[in-house]
Amino acid sequence: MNRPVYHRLIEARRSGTGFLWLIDPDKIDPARPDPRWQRAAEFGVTAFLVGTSQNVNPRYHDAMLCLREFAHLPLILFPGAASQVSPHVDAVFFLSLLSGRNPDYLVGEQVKGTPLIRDYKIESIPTGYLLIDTGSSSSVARESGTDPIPQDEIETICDHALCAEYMGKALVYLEAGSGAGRAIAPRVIERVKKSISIPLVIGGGIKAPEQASMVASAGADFVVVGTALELDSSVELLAALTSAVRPTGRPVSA
Ligand code: 1GP
Repeated sequence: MNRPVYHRLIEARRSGTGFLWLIDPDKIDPARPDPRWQRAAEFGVTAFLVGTSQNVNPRYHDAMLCLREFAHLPLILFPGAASQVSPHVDAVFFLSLLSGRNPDYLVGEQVKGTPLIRDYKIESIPTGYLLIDTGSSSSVARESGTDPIPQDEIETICDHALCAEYMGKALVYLEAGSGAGRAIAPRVIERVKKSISIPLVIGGGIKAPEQASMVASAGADFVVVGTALELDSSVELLAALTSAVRPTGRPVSA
């Protein structure tokens, strides 16, 4: 299967941990695109993720079109449901919520989204998605009706991650939940990284450059940040986060 976006991610990983900037489509106002989007590559962002577990934006497709116009990097859908499949993305993290046992999020939504993914010719990147409990409740857990795996159950987390690899997933994504109070602990990341040979994506609750750097040093292949970059719209934070993760991320020059 031809996977140009996946190969681009792997290529970027060769020169350091990748940085994925998660955009919430519910927060996009098509009349006011974020001026940082166009400069993201300059600051070492590897790709954009776009998605939400809620999707309350009545102008969802306009929002996606707006992001497509200004985000000059691979645009990867990170969907909460099949209804978010959009023709304006390059690829999709084709998620299976393997930490839970809700068939809708293991395979149901995936089957619903499949015809559009095929018709729009969107690249599918099969991803084993694991919710990890770091102490706060997450909207993904609520929406999916599933429980995250406690982060002190490291063996269970590792078994799920390796199961994802055995199922043929191209990535494992450990998720603390958007806006989580605490990111996933470095000891968990280290153990999971040693358990698998496919790339490891870490997201949820990463707010500061020091945290991003710790997560990268613990073994994340890709670090995802969303909320922090919504709350602080400065290029300084974007530059500090990316350069904490990627040695090639450049310091900001306003
Ligand atoms: C959420 O992992 C992502 O799905 C990013 O989380 O919004 O907390 O950065 P934050």
